[in-house]
Amino acid sequence: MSTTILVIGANGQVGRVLTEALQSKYGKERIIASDLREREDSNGIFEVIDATNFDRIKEVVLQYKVTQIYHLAAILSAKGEENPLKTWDINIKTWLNVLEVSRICNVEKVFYPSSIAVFGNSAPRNNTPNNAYLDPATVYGISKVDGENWAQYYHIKYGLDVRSIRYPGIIGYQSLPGGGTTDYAVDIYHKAVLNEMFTCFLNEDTALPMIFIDDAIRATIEIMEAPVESIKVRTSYNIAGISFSPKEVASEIRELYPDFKIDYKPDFRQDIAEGWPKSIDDSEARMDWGWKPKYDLWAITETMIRELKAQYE
Ligand code: AKB
Repeated sequence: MSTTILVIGANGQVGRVLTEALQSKYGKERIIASDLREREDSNGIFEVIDATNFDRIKEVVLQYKVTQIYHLAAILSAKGEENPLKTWDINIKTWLNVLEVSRICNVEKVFYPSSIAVFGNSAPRNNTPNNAYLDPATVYGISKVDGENWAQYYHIKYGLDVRSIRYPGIIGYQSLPGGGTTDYAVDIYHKAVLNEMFTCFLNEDTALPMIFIDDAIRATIEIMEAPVESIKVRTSYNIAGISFSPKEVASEIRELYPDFKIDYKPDFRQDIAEGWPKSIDDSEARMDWGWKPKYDLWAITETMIRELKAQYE
């Protein structure tokens, strides 16, 4: 059977870029993008899906004979704290719907995006290992731990081929992230290109694991295409890109915009960031399916500034 892929949450920061990458790889006619609303600039097949609706996911999966699902819909860490029970409900319900539809409809492979938010105070802050103790302090993090365990459960109990990575903060120029603790690392580049001052909601020295969007998309497709026997972790894999603090990214930006100004007004997101790793040990992903990041902070900065300048011109 030929590959037909459903992307749920295709309008989000990762979903948009992933959909395009999958379209180039498999052909537009093989990719079904979906989200709560159709985007005006959406290009290819699009289906409106509210992933809390089990029947609607099933209908689309059966209609297109979907063989793979990438489930990207979720409420992120900072936004999630505004309404913890709603966040829990949406993040878990949508994921269980996807797993159950996949089981019933014999979907071959499923992708689940986990996050560095699964870690909490009991995990080592530096080079956090894949199998560190997980005691997250945000509802988003709790939902991701839970989601990872459900992924493993469906794999063990039903043989469903679910694969997952723990994304660091993702930096990309194509769209703005919505509601995360790492969002500052995208906003800062927009402000630099617009010659505006940036007020950062984290302290200057708060280092967090980050990754450039191209690396994140490549990791996602690589894990999904890896031979099944190479996937040994069925909860989720750590992947690292590069770790940096707001002060470090501001200093890189000043190489291109010497007058760039930043000040710091930490808010509740500082507490979230302080509970997360500073850097990640991704040796299991490297060993099992050959993961290797390409972008360092300078490559990210150069690319972000170049692409955003072109967008704003
Ligand atoms: C967030 O900040 O909530 C996300 C994440 C690290 O999962 N970017």
